[in-house]
Amino acid sequence: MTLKLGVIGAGAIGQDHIRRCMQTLSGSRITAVNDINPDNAGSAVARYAADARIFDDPHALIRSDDVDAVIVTSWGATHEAFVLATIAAGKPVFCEKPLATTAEACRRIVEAEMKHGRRLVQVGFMRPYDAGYRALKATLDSGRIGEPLMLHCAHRNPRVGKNYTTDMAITDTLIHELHVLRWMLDDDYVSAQVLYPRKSGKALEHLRDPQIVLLETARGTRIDVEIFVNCQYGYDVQCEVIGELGIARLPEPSAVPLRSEAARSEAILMDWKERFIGAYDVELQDFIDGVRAGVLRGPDAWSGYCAAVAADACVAAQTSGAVTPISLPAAPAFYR
Ligand code: NAI
Ligand code: NAD
Ligand code: ISE
Repeated sequence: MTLKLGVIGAGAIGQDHIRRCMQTLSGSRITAVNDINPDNAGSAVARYAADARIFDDPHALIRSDDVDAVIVTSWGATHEAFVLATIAAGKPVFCEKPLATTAEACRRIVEAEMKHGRRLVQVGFMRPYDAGYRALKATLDSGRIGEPLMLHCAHRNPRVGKNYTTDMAITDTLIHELHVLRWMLDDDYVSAQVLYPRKSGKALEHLRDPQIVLLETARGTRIDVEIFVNCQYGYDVQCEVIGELGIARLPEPSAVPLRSEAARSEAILMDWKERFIGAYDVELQDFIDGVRAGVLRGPDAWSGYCAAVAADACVAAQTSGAVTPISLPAAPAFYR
């Protein structure tokens, strides 16, 4: 049976997910689209899903008999309400990151899912599906570089728009590192601190950019993450792990080594859609297959909550400048 999917939020990633479900993946089709901006819903349907119905009301989309599962790709602040409504309808939901913008809101989703009694939520943290991160984790797990002692990471975007605020460096950007590093190290964060280097002249007036986030884990591993969202030159994600016996790095995406005009060079990608295209394909196929098989295996609501607990501490640390403790309750049996 082909899975009928409804999408709420037909912006950048919503349209990209609609395209991938209709043109690349198997086992699903897009039957319904809603967007607070009707032009976005209209253009998504015209470009990729001519047979899909445009809903004016997202809650009618969630309830529709023509929708078996929902993809939430609207702005982060709207995620909680749509995920809770989809759980209340007893339908599976793929929610783009962040699961919600605060830990308290994520906790409400966790409680609702546990009350329902069966997993319905997958969070769009795609990095654990990325071949490079998987290879890096496999290297750490093999013991070849010994225990991880320090990590140096960077998350750089060429530029961001005027709606991007200083706290979004945490809730929208760093949230990927908060999720993937916890998964990769199999460790929990215990503290966070945020430092502001000299501000880039390319950043808009209201935005502190770049930022450095310092994290400490329960086993004592120290992590620094540079967030620099107006770096101009490319979309660049870096991760280097310093171990007791050696160093392991996240592989660069493959690019043609070029000799031209008296220079050796390799192109750097500019767009996050291209950088993680394979990971987005695999994560969404995993969701579709999981819903059809009745077993979701991808990043769960609890891991969305854990990332949000750490994010809350980082946001507090942005204003206090202090080393801020992070403490997580033990995972409920439902998520173990
Ligand atoms: P966008 O601004 O391009 O698109 C958001 C769309 O949602 C817009 O069309 C907007 O009109 C619509 N929308 C907003 N509020 C709505 C509401 N209440 N009801 C219905 N529609 C509503 O933003 P973008 O870049 O597509 O991001 C959307 C979400 O996806 C965010 O949560 C973002 O963090 C996440 N994202 C995840 C990525 C990843 O790598 N996993 C990459 C890019 C975005
Ligand atoms: P896994 O199957 O043990 O998955 C662990 C899951 O629990 C992840 O969803 C993760 O978010 C969460 N989790 C558990 N411990 C965590 C921690 N300490 N920090 C943060 N999150 C934690 O591990 P895996 O096999 O390496 O897979 C990782 C993810 O990638 C899974 O979601 C898996 O479904 C997915 N994956 C799927 C495919 C595929 O082909 N379908 C391929 C690669 C990865
Ligand atoms: C965007 O929302 C994403 O999730 C991208 O993966 C990320 O790199 C970018 O910084 C965010 O704005």
